[in-house]
Amino acid sequence: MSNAREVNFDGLIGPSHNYGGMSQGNLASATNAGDVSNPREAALQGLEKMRLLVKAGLTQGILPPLPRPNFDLLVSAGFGGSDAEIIEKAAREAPRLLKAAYSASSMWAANAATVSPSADSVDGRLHLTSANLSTMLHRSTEHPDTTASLVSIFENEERFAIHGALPMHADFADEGAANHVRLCAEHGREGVELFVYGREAGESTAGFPARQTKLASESIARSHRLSSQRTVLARQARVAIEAGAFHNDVVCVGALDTLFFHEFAFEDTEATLEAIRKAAESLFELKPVMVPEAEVPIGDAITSYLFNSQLLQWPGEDRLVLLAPMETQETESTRIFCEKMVSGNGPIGRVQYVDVRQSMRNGGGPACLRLRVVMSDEEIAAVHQGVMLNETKIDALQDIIRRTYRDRLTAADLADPTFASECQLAREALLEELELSGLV
Ligand code: SUG
Repeated sequence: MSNAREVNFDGLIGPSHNYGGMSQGNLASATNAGDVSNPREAALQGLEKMRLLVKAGLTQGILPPLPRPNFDLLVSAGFGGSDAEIIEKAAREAPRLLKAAYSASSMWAANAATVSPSADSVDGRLHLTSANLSTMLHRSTEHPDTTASLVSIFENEERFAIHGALPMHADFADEGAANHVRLCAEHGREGVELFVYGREAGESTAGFPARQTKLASESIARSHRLSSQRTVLARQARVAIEAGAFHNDVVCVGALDTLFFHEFAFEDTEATLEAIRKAAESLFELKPVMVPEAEVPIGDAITSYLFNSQLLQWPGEDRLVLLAPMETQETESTRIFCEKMVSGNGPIGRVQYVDVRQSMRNGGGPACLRLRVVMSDEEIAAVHQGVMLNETKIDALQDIIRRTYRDRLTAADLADPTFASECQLAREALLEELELSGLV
C-alpha cells in the first residue's frame, strides 16, 4: 500500500445541534447545558475546517448526520401516535429523553468507529467497527445508523470489512477511534495500533465514567485481524478521567511516528512508551512529545483542548502541523507551549488555529469531528464518491445549511413538532447532495 494517505471523514453537524448537558464527565457539556445553540453556525464552522484541508490538498470526506429526532428511541419508551403527538407527549413527560432523541452527537466522527488500515490487517482489508457508545444514552443509539452509513460509503466487501457494534453491555463499552492511535513510518506501511482503555470488564470505578474497556479494545484488535506484536493496550490515567478527559483523544494525539501527549495521559507512561517502542521494532523509531504538567496543567489541557487537535502531514511542509482549536491560542499556558514547541526542532513544526467553538462548547474539538481512514488510491476510488469533498460540494452543502438550519435553538424549541419536520427535510436535502438518498 505504498500510495496510501490519510483521509479525514468529518461528521456533518446536524440541524438539531444543542447543549443538552447529556455527558457526565465531559465538563464543557455540563458547563454549557441549557445554553442557546447555533446549529447553522456550527455546521458552517465544521465545513470551513474541512475546506481548509481541501485547499491544502488533503483528501477529505464527510459522514451525513443521523436521523433526528430518533423516533425509535421515543417509541421504545412507550410514546405512540402521530409524530407530532410523540414529540408533544415526550416534551411533557420525558424532556431529557427528548433531548437524547434530538442529540446531534454523531458530528463527533472520531467516536463513530475504530479503523485499521489494510496495511495492518492480515487479511489485507480495511476494517471499521462501529462504536457501541454504550455509556451515554444519547450516544448509544447512534451505532445502527452509523453502520448503515458506513456500509453505504465503504460498499466494497473485497476491500472493506464493516463490523457492527460490540454487545451493548458495560463490559464492552467502546467509544471508537477516540481511544485509538495508529503510529507508523509512512501511512501505507505496516504500523502499530495503540488502544487506550479506562477500565477492565467487570471493574467498577468511582467518579466520572471510564467509557472504554480493555475487553472492547481487545475484541476490536482481534476482529480487525491485527498482529499481536504490533498491537499495544495501555490504560488511561484515572487522574485524567477525573480531570475531564472522557476520551484519550482529549490528552493525546498521534500521527506517523509522533505521539503528542500530556504527562498525565497514561497510568504508566514509561511502560506505555516502552511497549510502543517494542511493537515498532524494525518499523520506525517513536518520537514522543510529552507535555509536562508543570508547563501545561491538566486542567488547561482540557479547557483549551490542546491535544484534541488534528496532527497532519501538510503538503509542502516537512514537519507535522497541529490544527488546534482557537481556545488553545486563548489559553496562556498552551499558547506559550505551542510557541516554544514550534521554535524547537521537534516533529511538530507549525500550529494553526481553527474556529469550531459551537462543537467545542459540547466538548468536541477538531480531532473529535473527524474519523481518520488511511487508504490507498484504489481504496479511495472504491468508496462512494458522493461523500468525497471538493470546494464546490462544500459550497453546495453550505447553501443547503443556510436555507434549512435554524440560526438559534433552545431546549423549548425541541418541543415544537414543526422543528422535527424541519430536521427531517434538512437531512433529506443533505443526503441528496451526497447521493445517499437511500439512507432516508
Ligand atoms: O460524547 N459530547 C460528546 C463529545 C464527544 C467528543 N469526542 C471525542 N473526544 N472524540 C460526548 O461527550 C455532549 C452532548 C450534549 O450534552 O448535548 C456530547 O455528547
